[in-house]
Amino acid sequence: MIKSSPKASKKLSFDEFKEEVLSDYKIAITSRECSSIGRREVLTGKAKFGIFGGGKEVPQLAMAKAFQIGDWRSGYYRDQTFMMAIGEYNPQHFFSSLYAHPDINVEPNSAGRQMNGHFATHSLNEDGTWKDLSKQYNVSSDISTTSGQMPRLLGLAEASTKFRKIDSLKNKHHLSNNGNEVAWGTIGNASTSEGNFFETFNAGGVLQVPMVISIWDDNYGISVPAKYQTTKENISEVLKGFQRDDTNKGYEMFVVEGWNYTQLVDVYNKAAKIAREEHVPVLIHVKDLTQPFGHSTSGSHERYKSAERLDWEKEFDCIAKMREWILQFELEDQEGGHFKFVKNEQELINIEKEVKKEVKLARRSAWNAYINPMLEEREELLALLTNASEKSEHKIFLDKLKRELAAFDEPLRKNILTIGRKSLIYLRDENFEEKENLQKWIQNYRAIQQPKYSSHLYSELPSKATNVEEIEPTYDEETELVDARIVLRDNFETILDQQEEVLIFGEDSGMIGDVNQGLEGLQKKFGEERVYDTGIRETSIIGQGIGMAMRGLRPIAEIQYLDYLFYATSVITDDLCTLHYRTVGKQKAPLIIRTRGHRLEGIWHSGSQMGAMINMFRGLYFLVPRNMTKAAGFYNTLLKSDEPAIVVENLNGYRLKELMPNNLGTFTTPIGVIETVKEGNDITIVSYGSTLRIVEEASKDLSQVDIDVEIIDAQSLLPFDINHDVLTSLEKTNRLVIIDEDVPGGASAYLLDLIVNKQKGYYYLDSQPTTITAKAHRPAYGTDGDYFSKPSINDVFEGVYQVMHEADPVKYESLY
Ligand SMILES: Cc1ncc(C[n+]2csc(CCOP(=O)(O)OP(=O)(O)O)c2C)c(N)n1
Ligand SMILES: [Mg+2]
Repeated sequence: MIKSSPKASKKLSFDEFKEEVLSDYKIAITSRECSSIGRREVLTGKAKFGIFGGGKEVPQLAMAKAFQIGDWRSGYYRDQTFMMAIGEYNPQHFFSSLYAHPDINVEPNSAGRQMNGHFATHSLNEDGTWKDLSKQYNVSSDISTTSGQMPRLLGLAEASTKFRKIDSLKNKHHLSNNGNEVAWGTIGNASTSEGNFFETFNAGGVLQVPMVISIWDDNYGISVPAKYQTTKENISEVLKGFQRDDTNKGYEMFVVEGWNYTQLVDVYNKAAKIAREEHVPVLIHVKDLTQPFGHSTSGSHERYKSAERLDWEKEFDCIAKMREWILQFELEDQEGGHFKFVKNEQELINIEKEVKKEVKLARRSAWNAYINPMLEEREELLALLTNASEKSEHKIFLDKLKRELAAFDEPLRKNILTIGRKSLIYLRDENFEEKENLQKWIQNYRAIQQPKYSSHLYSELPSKATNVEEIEPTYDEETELVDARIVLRDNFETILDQQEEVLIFGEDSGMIGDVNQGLEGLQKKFGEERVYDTGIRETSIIGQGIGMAMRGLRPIAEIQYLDYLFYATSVITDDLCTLHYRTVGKQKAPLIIRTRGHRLEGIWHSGSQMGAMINMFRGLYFLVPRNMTKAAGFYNTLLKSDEPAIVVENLNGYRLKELMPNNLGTFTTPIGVIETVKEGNDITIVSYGSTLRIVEEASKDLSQVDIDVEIIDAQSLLPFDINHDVLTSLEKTNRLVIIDEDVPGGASAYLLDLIVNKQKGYYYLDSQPTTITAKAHRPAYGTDGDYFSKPSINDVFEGVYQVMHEADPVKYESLY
């Protein structure tokens, strides 16, 4: 594997310098050759899509030199040269990812789950334990959304400040070397137009974390030039107000020409030193970059760049400039000795030829590794089809399928399986051993192939959160009723006492101990590094959490109210929810998001949009405890495992009375398990959160008219009822009503689908299953606004009564 040596800060002999320069040049042209051949692979149909690092090679060499073992990168799809220069990526990896090779050991970034150009290193061992992150290069897994890498970058950098400042973390040598690690961000010029960029940038300046942000500026975002992207067409000019000075903290800033190798090496060295030693954020605006292959394989840049611009891009191509510099370089020392990198141009041409050969070989080898198994699998299926067709009355159709399959030059698994599955349609009314063999092969094939695309959405290890056993809260004989927020607060206190990796932060979470006092006094006890306030910036609060969780800390990020989670939706759904899946379990971010919702009033304070969230947040646990003891139990469960989750506390539950358990920090609420809170025989009601209290109230009225309801608390929406316990209730009552305060078709429809279709509850039902929900609009403000927007006790009563009326109109006469 080629690797650039991070020697630039040392004094080098000329021979060492020369070796380094030529090695760097070789990495740059290897990367460029990969892009060039990669583009051809897409245009000839071997790969579907390609996005490459052409035009940005040279600054990435400089960044790689300054990037040290233990450091972290959070970047985007242009960084293939950087990845090659740190030795984590080679041409064979490049082509394997272009073909989407579905094996993480062959395509180490995402096993082909992501488009090419989305990089990652492995943080986890097979058994889910952390690798020694302080002894490896760390690349947090890229995502495609422009600027989506920024919020996470903040947390990756913030972790260094925690490891440096919190004494109890100082012995976590496998996670950090005293917080010396720098987090390196890369972003395209146009992507700095995004809110994620500005929000993160401001937060980085406030937090003073060791991060170095490089802006790769090629003047365009696909076809749209800087004049439509950036005020003054110059991002570093615009950001000048963030620059530190003698009196104010802020950013150190550099502007550098992207084709100027020596200047780049110098700037990157300085930037790394400042960030690492002073724990200060740094911006490097790398200007004058180009894009010789256009944005991606989806179109050509000749469509939107002027002839002058295209000429300029040729002249200022960073590799061309580096080549010129190498050829022109000449040094004379005091003794009259002459020093050059190469004797003549031929020497460079020889290196270039060698690189072309190496890349060609890598391409072939990656292609063979990708296609050969499929060629073999095609042969297996053809043999089975031949055997079956010989016995079948439908030979003529099966032979046609065989010919279709044989005709693929390069059969993919889709082609193989499509033919196999179609063949069973022709064979459906026949029975012989050869058909059974075919059936078994297809089933086995599907069982082997499907996980390659669907595994690792959640942990697949024994330690996964749904395996944490329930431990019930226990109580002293003389225990007292307290405000429920005290149960939560004292449980957090125990957690912070026992687990030094836990940090809690958010808007108003620090000094006042959150707006509902669930963290009261905890900053005083545990200090500002562990319980703290943040600015009003939900996206980057979650980013802080993701980044720190990826580095082995256990952050609890607070979002003040559920409705404001929408501000952070993209970072949660795009980054947090997909991280474990998109790295096939090689990276994790066990972030706990704490928020509060349910039964709020007002258009922007409804606290109830569960359906929207559970559908976007697959990949984390979505928990809706009905009281604070249950909520505390969920936090304890989550901290005994290592997966991301959202816990929605009941906003109107903090001042209700609950008993104080005596096993704080220990008792757990199981995830994915329902609880029957009232037994009954006539009808099953499934609900959750504070709506449950309304259901409980209504059930008293229902019992007055001889309707005996069974009430089930869902507790956990993602996942819901993994043991299918609702069925036991339906077996008894044969009727189902689902009640929540989300919109029609929201979480109630999700629960209905799982119970009726997935659990096959329809089998037990004697009445139409029903949902009682809020109105389709956001809830209006005030008592009447709430009454006419969300399900009331009357609505619950009448909805349940109506089901019973339809079942027995004589006993339950119509109300209206
Ligand atoms: C949120 C989001 N919006 C739009 C896109 C589509 N898109 C992908 S790359 C790109 C241009 C990015 O330009 P720039 O940041 O300058 O990076 P470059 O590709 O020039 O290196 C756009 C619009 C996206 N991936 N994500
Ligand atoms: Mg750009």
